[in-house]
Amino acid sequence: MTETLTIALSKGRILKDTLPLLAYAGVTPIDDPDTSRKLILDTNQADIKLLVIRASDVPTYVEYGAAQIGVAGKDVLLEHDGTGLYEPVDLKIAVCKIMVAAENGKSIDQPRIRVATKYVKTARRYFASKEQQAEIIKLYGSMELAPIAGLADCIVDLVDTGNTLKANGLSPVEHIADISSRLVVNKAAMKIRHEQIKQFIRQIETAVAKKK
Ligand code: PRT
Ligand code: MG
Repeated sequence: MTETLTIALSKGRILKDTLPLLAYAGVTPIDDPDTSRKLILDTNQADIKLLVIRASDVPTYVEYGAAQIGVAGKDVLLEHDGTGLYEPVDLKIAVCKIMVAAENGKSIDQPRIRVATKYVKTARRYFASKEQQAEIIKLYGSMELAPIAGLADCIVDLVDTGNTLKANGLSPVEHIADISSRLVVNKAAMKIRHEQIKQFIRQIETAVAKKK
């Protein structure tokens, strides 16, 4: 018998896009994740279980080996400090960009700016890389409000269609990174359970290729 493979999934929009990929790879949850209140889901494969958790907790579960595999947004991975993760597959789902946005017509070309964001590390790294002094203000949501309310000169946030920015009188001004969800694997598990995990990775890679 093979040991149970535990896969940590980000709930919300990433989950919605992940389930078809898992299905392609032959894994389907027994209970419907949308309606079930279970946090651990059994699947049609006796040796595969799914954890459905907060997106920002996925890297932590995988890093500590409570799950061997996970699915997380690159935005979340960029904010995670650990070194215990491999990132073998770009799943090409939940695609968006992380950008700097400011009020329409306003430039952020000032020697020192205030930046509101939930992506503190990404923002700090970005402004450091272009040698612009930035005071980073941590927010937990509704970043779009910050420039309008006079809290900050700009925000660093995810942008897809740009409609949310537009509805709040903001425009994207600088592109920081392209974002999509990634398969992540615990480094120790990859060594110890190489065959089982390698096989799963191959199935997911095939699923991603087929979907295109
Ligand atoms: O609750 P928690 O904070 O843990 O997660 P969440 O509520 O942010 O989860 P959820 O379900 O929204 O999923 C977030 C993840 O989906 C992110 O970490 C990204 O990896 C991915 N993703 C992809 C996005 C978007 N696209 C996206 N557009 N997450 C958020 N957005 C936001 C964007 O910031 C904007 O406010 O959606 C809004 C609409 O975007 P526009 O540009 O199309 O208007
Ligand atoms: Mg949310």
